[in-house]
This record gives sequence, structure tokens and C-alpha cells, in this order.
Amino acid sequence: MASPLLASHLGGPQSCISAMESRRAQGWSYKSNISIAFIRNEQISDWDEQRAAWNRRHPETPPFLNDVKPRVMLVTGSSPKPCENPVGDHYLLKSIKNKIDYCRIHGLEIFYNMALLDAELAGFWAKLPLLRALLLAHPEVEFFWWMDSDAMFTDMAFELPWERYGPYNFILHGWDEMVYDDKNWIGLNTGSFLLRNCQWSLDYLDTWAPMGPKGPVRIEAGKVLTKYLKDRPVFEADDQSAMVYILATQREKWGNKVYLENGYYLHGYWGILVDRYEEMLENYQPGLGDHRWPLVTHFVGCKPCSKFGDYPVERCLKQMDRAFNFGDNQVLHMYGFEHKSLASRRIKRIRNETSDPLDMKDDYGLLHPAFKALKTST
Ligand SMILES: [Mn+2]
Repeated sequence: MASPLLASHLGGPQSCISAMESRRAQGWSYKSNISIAFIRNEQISDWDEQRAAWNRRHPETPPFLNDVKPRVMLVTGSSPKPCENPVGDHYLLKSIKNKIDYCRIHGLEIFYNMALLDAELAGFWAKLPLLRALLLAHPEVEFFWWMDSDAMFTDMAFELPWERYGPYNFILHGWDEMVYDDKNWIGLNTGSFLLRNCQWSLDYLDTWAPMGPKGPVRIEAGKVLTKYLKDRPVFEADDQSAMVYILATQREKWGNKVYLENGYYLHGYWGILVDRYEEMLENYQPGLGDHRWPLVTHFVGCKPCSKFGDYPVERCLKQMDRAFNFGDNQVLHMYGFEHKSLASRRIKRIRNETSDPLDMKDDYGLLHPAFKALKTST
């Protein structure tokens, strides 16, 4: 059952509930177009027109801040319950502080969710009803940037290449060959992605959600995914596998609006990055975003908030501290400080006080960066 709050708020027709129950009895079938998960939602088919009309009436909040830069809301969150592992809450705090810093520097809005909007779509599926609700409530926002709580910004200076995404509605880190040819379940990553506010995205969410409802639906869908996708272990359906499945089976329908990015780390797997931070510091500067200075370090499989992850807790926590400090140094540099080492909470001063503070340029130019300007200089 969906939460009473959402069900009553959205006021879906009663007949749909029995439709869902009868589908349950029949067992799960991907072929159907009926969205079990979103079945109580009113179907919307003219969102682009509704949104455009609203934006015409509200010129004070344009969806684009300048010629290329869209209005963006970074969306993240964590469970409404305290972490099973008490130190996990401390790492969630570090993770949100890290995202607040990036958003302030780049002029993005931020939303932190702690409410389970749809009890059927708990866990990795919770982002779907959340994104749907935000998308409909914020017509002024052009892109929503979902980011997992186990991912951190490690390049505070990298601005996304917005001009590249004009024709696309869904941008994820991934590779065309791995998704469309190999059907590999790690051919893309859903821990950090961009979703445009438009009808296409609502339709995509409706297609994505049906594998999500917990219990028998999610378990049965998991079997389908493991059978169809390359190298996928046996476990219940997850949003990432479902995404690969949809793209691989319905490329004509969705593929032309999905951009699989690998020119920089929109998501960067921590295992190949964290031991190289010193080497990066030695050789490069922030602003590159790629293997030389990754935009995002994503602690896939670490689960610092639960009792058990796929990796030893000590290695995860130690490396999450290093990633946090690596990103935090770029913030502290704006104010003349840095961590004593990547392993240390303690900081040191890196330049002397001056009587002309406004003549000092901060090392990475993050205090007043050009990409935050509302007017582009041409
Ligand atoms: Mn994650």
C-alpha cells in the first residue's frame, strides 16, 4: 500500500487499487503498460503545455539562468530512521555538507528528502516518486540532479557541460556499448543523474516504476533482470538494472533522449579513485572532473548507514573521510585553510592574513566563479 498521505493527497481512483490487487494475484509481468507503482497517480499527458504556461506567467523564475545554464535542483536524501550503525549518521552529515558546498558554489538549489513518499517504493526505488512529486511542484526547475547519499563531490570547480545536454532529457554516467550491446547491469549508474522537467520524463518514470513495488513484484522482476542482463547477481529488482533493461529492450522509444556520459565522472566508482587522490593533488587542479580530478566519488556498496555492506566498514569509512577532505580542501582554500592531511579532521592556515582581503584571489577562483554569473559575457 502507498502511504495514506500520498494516496489521499493525489486522490487516485479507488478502482485502481483493486486493479493492482488483481495484477498481484496474476503475478508480475513486464509486458503490461500499467504502472503498478504509480497507479494512484493522475495520468498527465500535457505537462509540457501546463509547464510552459506556468512559466509564461512567472517570468521572475525562469527555467534558464542564462543562455546555457538551466535552473537545477540537486535532490538527495536518506532514510527517515536513524542509521543502524550510529557513525553512519555522521557520514550522512558530511555527505550533505559536501553537497551544500557544491550547490552554493554553483548556484544550484538543493532538496534533502527524509520522507518515504510511497511505501511500495522503498530503498533504491524511493527516488522515483520523489522526483515525480518535485517535478510537478517545481515547473521553474529545468533539471533535477539526483545524487545518492553515498556519493560526494570531489571536484568543487567542475561545472557541468550544459550546452552538451540541450537535446537530452536523461543524463547518466555510462557507455552505449555496455548498455545496448552487452546489456551489462553496470553499463550505467543511477547514483547520480540528471532528469529534465518535461512530459517525456513523467512517461519514463511510469515505465521505470513497475518493477519497484517491494515484495513479490520486486522479487519476480529481479529474476527477469538477472536472466536478461550480463553479470547481474541474483537479487530483487533495482532501479539501475531496470534502467538498463528498458534501454536495451526499448532503445527506439527512449534511447534518443538519453545521454550516457563518460567524458567526466558524473558518477565515479570509489574503488578506482580513492587511492589516487595524492597523485591527483601532485599533478592536477580541480575543474577537470575526469580521472585526473573526479567530479563525484561514489561509494557504491559501502552502505555506511546499515550494519552490512559489500565492503569492510573500516576501509569504507576511512576512504569516505579522505574523499570528504579532498573535496573540503577546495572549499577551505577559498578561506585560506586546508586539512593537515587527507586523513585528518584538523586544518591549517595556508596563507597569511592581508589588509587587502578583496585583492586576494582564492586559489581555484571559487568565491566568484564565472559559471555562477546570471548573465553570460559574450
Ligand atoms: Mn549509491
